[in-house]
Amino acid sequence: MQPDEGSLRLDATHRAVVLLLIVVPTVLLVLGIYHGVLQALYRAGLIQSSTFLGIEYYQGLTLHGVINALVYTTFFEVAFGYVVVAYYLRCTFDARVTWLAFGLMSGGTLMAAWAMLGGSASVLYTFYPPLRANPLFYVGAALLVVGSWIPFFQWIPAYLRWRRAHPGQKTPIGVVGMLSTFTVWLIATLPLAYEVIVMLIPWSLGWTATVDVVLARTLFWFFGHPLVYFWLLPAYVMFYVMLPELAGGKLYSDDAGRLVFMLFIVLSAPVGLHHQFADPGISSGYKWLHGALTFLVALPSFITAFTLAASLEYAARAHGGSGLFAWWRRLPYWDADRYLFAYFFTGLVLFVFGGITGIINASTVMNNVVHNTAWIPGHFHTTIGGPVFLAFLGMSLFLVAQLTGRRVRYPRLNLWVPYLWTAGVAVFSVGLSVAGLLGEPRRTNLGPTYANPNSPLYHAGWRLWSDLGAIGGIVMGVAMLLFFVVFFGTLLGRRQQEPALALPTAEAYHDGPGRFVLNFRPWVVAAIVLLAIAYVPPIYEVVTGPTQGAPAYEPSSPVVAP
Ligand code: HAS
Repeated sequence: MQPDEGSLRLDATHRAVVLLLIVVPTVLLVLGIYHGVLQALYRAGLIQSSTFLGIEYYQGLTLHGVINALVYTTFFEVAFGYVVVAYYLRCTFDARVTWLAFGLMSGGTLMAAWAMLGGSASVLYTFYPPLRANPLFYVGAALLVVGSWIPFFQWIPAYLRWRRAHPGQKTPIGVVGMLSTFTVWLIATLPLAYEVIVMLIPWSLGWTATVDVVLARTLFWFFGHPLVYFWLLPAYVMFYVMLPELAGGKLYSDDAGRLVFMLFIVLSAPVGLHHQFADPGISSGYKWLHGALTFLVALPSFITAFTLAASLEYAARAHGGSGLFAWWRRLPYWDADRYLFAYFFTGLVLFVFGGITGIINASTVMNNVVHNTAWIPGHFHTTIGGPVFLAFLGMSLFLVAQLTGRRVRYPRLNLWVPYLWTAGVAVFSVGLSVAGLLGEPRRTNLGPTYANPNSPLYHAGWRLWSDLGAIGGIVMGVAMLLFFVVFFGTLLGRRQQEPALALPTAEAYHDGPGRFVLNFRPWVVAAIVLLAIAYVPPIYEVVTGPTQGAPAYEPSSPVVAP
């Protein structure tokens, strides 16, 4: 079979790189998911030791967080960025530069994986000092980040060329979304680069004896919150560009989508202190400012909720839907040919709860109740584990099928994946959220202690909720098993047509002139100004404050004076 008219054949380099950027982290994901399921089992006391099959609890938790949240996402987003920019702008990129980016990203990942698997980097995905990792972990993380910057600097000239060649035309919204994603990423990773290169690498090499823990945490969260929107925005690209078309309708408002991406550029970063409400060394006024800005960064997601609901309603009514609510029945939930709809829709349903719990976290008062409890993983499995992960899984499969010219294997089984995953996350998150409200801590191996009836520390009140967490975790594991069968079955199947890309692309119902959202410049300037207001004073306070440098944590720490 020949590809459709309008479809795009990527050149050999970019086809190979995009496939590698998807397949390599999906293979690693097998390990990441396995350690996720184990976490739920430890929490419910079904594993009562500190190691399982040779991997220690915190080593496994580090592998789970780093592979799933940092490696899988970054690789996928670079792949998706190449696809979206090449497809909508019909441009090509320099193959040598692309291979360089891929080489740095994979080399860095291998270094970090070596350190984690060897047990010398059990510092979790936030690598807070004074936990200290093998230098290879930090160098690997730095290379992964630098490698992921390079494609952005290939896309910017392509975008500028397109604008010059198409004066007066709106840039395709998918490209706007991916450029916004990587603008957020660049802003986020600059403080991270400082933390890793200037503070952590010299410290881990023994060149400096101590590290400023408060500064490191502040720089980490300067990166860490925009990081969550770096994860979310490619999913929003899929929701705005593809979901309405998959539903059989139109995007309700094109300008709303563009405004959302621009708002994220401005508001993603100046909110990081909401992760540090409980930290000493930072005045409460700055924390309050970041808390207030956090409520503002929920605004683009509220706009998205209304725009997408309106787009879905338009599609359903166009296909005979009626009534105040009955039109929901007319959407293609079980159409195996439009499986992406199921992956996207289920993610959105989970995100309703991710959004509500996020807004609870953002309140300084409520945060005191939930901070560092099991509630927090309850929250982030309905955000990164909801709309983000499901959209990335569905799109990985879609791209692999198109770029290899294969048909998706086991299409009915594939349709079950998002529903089963969503059911699993729902049960898991309810379990962890309630347990968190009852005081159950996060990042703690409960197996030998709080979840063990033979331990004096046993906490019977958490039992039911941790058991629910384990049931949800197992269901999520089964969903992923099905996904791997479909994904690798497709990859290893027979080629049925020439490889070519054809992305579902919705027309807009309201397509305004978008005057204020055509250019990135004013939004980037606003982002820099707001960042200066929100971060210069607290960082000055941290740097000039009375905090003393801390030596690395050792198993014998803290040393109790005789
Ligand atoms: Fe968060 C902690 C606040 C969004 C991820 N967050 C985390 C952590 C992670 C994470 C990983 O203020 C843990 C970090 C760690 O390890 O310590 N978060 C928020 C707020 C939002 C938010 C206000 N988070 C996300 C997203 C993430 C993510 C997105 C990943 C992708 N979060 C916090 C705070 C903390 C935090 C504090 C620190 C807590 C602590 O104490 O440690 C907002 O952006 C959320 C806005 C979302 C909405 C929802 C819109 C709904 C939509 C769906 C529409 C559905 C449709 C379908 C149309 C307003 C778009 C139809 C639906 C039917 C039901 C039929």
